[in-house]
Amino acid sequence: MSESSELTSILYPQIDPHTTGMLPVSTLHTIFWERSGNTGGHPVIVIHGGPGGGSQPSYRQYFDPEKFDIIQFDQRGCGKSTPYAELAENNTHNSVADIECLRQHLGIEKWHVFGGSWGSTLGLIYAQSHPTKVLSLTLRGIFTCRKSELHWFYQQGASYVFPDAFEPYQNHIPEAEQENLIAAYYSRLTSADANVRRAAAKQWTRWEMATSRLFPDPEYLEKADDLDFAVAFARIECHYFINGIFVDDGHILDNCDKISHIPVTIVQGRYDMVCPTVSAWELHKKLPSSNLIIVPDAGHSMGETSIARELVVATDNL
Ligand code: STX
Repeated sequence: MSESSELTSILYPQIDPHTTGMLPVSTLHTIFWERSGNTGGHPVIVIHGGPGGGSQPSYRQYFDPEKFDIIQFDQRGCGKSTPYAELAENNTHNSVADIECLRQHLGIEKWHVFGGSWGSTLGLIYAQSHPTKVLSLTLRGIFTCRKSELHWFYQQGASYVFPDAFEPYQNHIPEAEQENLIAAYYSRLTSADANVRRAAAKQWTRWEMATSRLFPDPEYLEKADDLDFAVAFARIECHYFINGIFVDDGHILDNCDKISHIPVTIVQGRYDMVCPTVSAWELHKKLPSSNLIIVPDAGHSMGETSIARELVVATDNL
């Protein structure tokens, strides 16, 4: 069976949202949201990655549509949210507040939280900020966004495993600035010149797409050639990372006592190069009752079959 047909057999069928909306969350930002599945079912909020990655139709397929009221939204500045790729007023605290704003707008008392990668970061910080609103956490590719994790992926670490993919990312920056690649990319991604922004966004995004799977998928790499996607993704990611995601280093691991009562399942690909397994391990140690599943034959992406299989088992068991 090809990988994509195997994935189709693991996931629930494709469905469309039955309701969508635009929710103003500040004088500047409006966020797009959508709802699919069964409105009377168990509510689950799906938190996308990046930051800046946007919601995706395939994310609905990780849930039984008869059982779940599936809610997704585009975080500030990405997907169908407006203004596009905007960095002003775009930070972790406002993103947490937006999730609460959406919950109240939809009249939902408590919900399940599902997120991978940056979606795990934001999901954890949301749960730590609003622990009484969260029924459970289903997390994949744990990213606690500490300086050590950012250094591993954007400066040196993953570069040792993917030197071929790292070279164009590194060489986009002149040698004199290569000592701090996040800072060098930030200055280009926020350049007044749209061509400079777009060229930097392409290389930044290619690096991430090339390293997201155990077996790189050329189709996935094409995401970086969609410069409309890449500009928001790269700009927003880099903005959050250069600002240390606007919280103290280690904030998530230091605040696990606030969510010790919440059931947590962690699905982690052993060979995740973007968010290495050590963070999932440290999170599991801070949340001893969490269920940690280390998938032996996967990297970072939720589109990898063995990760998808574990995620569907996890949501079926909620
Ligand atoms: N960024 C990790 C992350 O959240 C460092 C992420 N990586 N790829 C994605 O998100 C998309 C699937 C949204 C493209």
